[in-house]
Amino acid sequence: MWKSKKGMETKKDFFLECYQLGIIKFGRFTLKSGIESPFYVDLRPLASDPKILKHLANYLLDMLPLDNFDLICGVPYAALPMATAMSLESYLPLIIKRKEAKAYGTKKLIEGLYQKGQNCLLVEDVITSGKSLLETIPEIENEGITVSDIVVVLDREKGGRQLLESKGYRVHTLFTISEVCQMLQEDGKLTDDEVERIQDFLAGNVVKFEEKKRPSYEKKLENETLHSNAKKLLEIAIEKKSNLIASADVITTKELHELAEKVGPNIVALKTHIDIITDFDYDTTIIPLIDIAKKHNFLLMEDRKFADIGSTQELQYSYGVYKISNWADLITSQVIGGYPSLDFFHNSGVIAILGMSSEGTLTDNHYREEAIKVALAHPNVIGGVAQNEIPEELLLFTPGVNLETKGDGKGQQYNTPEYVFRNLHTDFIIVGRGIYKAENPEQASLNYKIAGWNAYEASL
Ligand code: S5P
Repeated sequence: MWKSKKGMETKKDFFLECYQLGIIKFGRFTLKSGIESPFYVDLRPLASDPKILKHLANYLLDMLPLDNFDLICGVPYAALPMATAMSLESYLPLIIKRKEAKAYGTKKLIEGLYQKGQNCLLVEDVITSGKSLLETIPEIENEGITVSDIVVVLDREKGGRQLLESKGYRVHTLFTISEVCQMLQEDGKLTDDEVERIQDFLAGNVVKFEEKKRPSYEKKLENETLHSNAKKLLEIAIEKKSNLIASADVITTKELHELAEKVGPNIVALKTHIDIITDFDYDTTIIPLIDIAKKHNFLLMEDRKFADIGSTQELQYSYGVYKISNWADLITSQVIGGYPSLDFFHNSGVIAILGMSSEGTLTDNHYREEAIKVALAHPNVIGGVAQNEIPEELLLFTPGVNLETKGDGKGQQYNTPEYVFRNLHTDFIIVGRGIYKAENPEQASLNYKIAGWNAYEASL
């Protein structure tokens, strides 16, 4: 019955061809109704492949008692090209149903040539509850056209067919979602778990999705090969119940020290851009800063973002006025110089820049994947700065965090602590202007500390 007249492929082969166009996606989707569904259907791509559309039209026509119909009509919009293709293959005249009546002119709802009393085949792409079809059919019937049969490409099996049949309509469906799942399972495209979830959904149960949980700081501490400064950072986080790194992007020594004193009790690390301190002097800028860090138990992280060949980075790290290697527990480095460029940061834990928060950044998927490979392979690297989830073995540091605003008008893009912990499984948030520009930086750091910790706990 299914094998077409022209000896075309089997139903399964045809479906798999359609599936290649991305018409069904499996995962976790929130439907318009707010219900979570394990699959999402959109048949519109079928119209973009002429060969498939033509075959589809023939398969649909093959199922139908064609002599019964005088007209054919697709429910807008997804079924319009399907109905058109069926009309071309069968010579059944097409009529078009508008979504809304025209506001001017004829105010017609149905376009095309038809006569009262003619019987129209209705074409629909997907049927779910059947309620929208029950609204469409009277609009056609009001024009004096009869509707006896509806042909549907995919039945999502949510009672639509039964509802329409109870009102006296005949419903012809090409595929049902259960059948589709079976074909995909046989073909190794769906796991048993996924199929079970779909069956659960179809049975009307609330589907339980596996929540991928992030490891706790305690769990991360169990890693025996952890860099000593990563260990310190995690221990401070647990002790202070904080995952907050304040970014001290201030330009004088006085401001730097004052900010460090104010936010010190609430942070795990203070991040500096030491080269923006206009009155920098090693003895008066750095030595007191080290004392403040000791007093309030936080680490110093110099956001130098090294980006050169290893030999130059070695000089930049240890020499010049800043002598970063003397005092920075953590430093940031690009990985663009490749694996050996990271060999020389002996005293500090390296945080690799894997992805940036700024608009238009060049750190696309491919870059990030390659950067992660370098980071994972290098014993000096304790983690990465990124706006995406990264492998659990690395600590994830996420800047671009702000509770008040979405951007700074200079390309920076912000998320909330809740977003980054839930969606990226961040370990540490980096907050700059949200704290140092606040009227009361001490209070702001406490707010971010609490928001960050609550978001971390909620993501466990
Ligand atoms: O991708 C990045 C990487 C970093 S380290 N985006 C960033 O914003 N940063 C740094 O984080 C940036 O240099 C600045 O010091 C801080 C963010 O500051 P805020 O004022 O925008 O919170």
